[in-house]
Amino acid sequence: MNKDKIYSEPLANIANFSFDAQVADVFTDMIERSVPGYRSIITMIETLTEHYAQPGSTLYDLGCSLGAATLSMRRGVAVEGCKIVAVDNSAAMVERCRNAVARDHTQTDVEVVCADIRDVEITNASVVVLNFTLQFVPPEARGQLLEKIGQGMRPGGVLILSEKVVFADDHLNGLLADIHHDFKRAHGYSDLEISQKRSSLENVLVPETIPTHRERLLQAGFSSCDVWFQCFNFMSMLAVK
Ligand code: GEK
Repeated sequence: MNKDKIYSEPLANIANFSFDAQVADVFTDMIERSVPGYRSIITMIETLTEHYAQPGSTLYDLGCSLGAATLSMRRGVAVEGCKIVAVDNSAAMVERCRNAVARDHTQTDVEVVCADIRDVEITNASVVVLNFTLQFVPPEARGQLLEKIGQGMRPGGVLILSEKVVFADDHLNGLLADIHHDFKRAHGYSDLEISQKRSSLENVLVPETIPTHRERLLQAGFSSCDVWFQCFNFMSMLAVK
């Protein structure tokens, strides 16, 4: 696995974070050392898929990056006639995701699409994954996207929504942000790397509170939703259609 050193040297100008080839080349290392609980969520997506995938339905991985969740879903499908559609708007990610899918020999067809998830039609879905992707969609577009997803889902289907979150309580918010930085330090990131990455993500990754996510999901037509996993300021919710 290539080691993420993108922010290890002082940068004169810190550009907005983008999912280019440089990031795609080190992405697995970057996300595993940056997102507490990421591996657990990926593993559990297999279990959740096993529970929720309906025969003859489509499973979507929206913002698939290198396909970690796609392959976890693929391993979890235990019913006939399913297909998986994995979508990302980064050409560098899509190319590497297609290679990862080709190297994996689990059954179930996977189509990897290079597109904005706001432009993709969702139909006949039983499992939809937004694993740390909605946070990169402009907040004003999030409601419409979730409504479209809800409308394209079968009754009893599930949306798995994982996000970095903030907390309304200032003390708790600061504490969990500090603990997240401790986590990154413990995984080998320097203070310089942490602060340069934080600057590059400013206004690119926009986290919201758990109640904001919950209310929007209910408004978008999901009947039940709540958090099934949380580690510091990172969480994953289930929303059932
Ligand atoms: C994983 N789910 O490993 N349309 C399509 N793709 C998008 C959009 C958009 N509007 N916005 C962002 N992306 C993955 C990890 S990473 C999370 C997801 C992170 C894509 C973007 O190109 C990137 O590949 C992914 O969403 C977010 O389980 O880096 O924190």
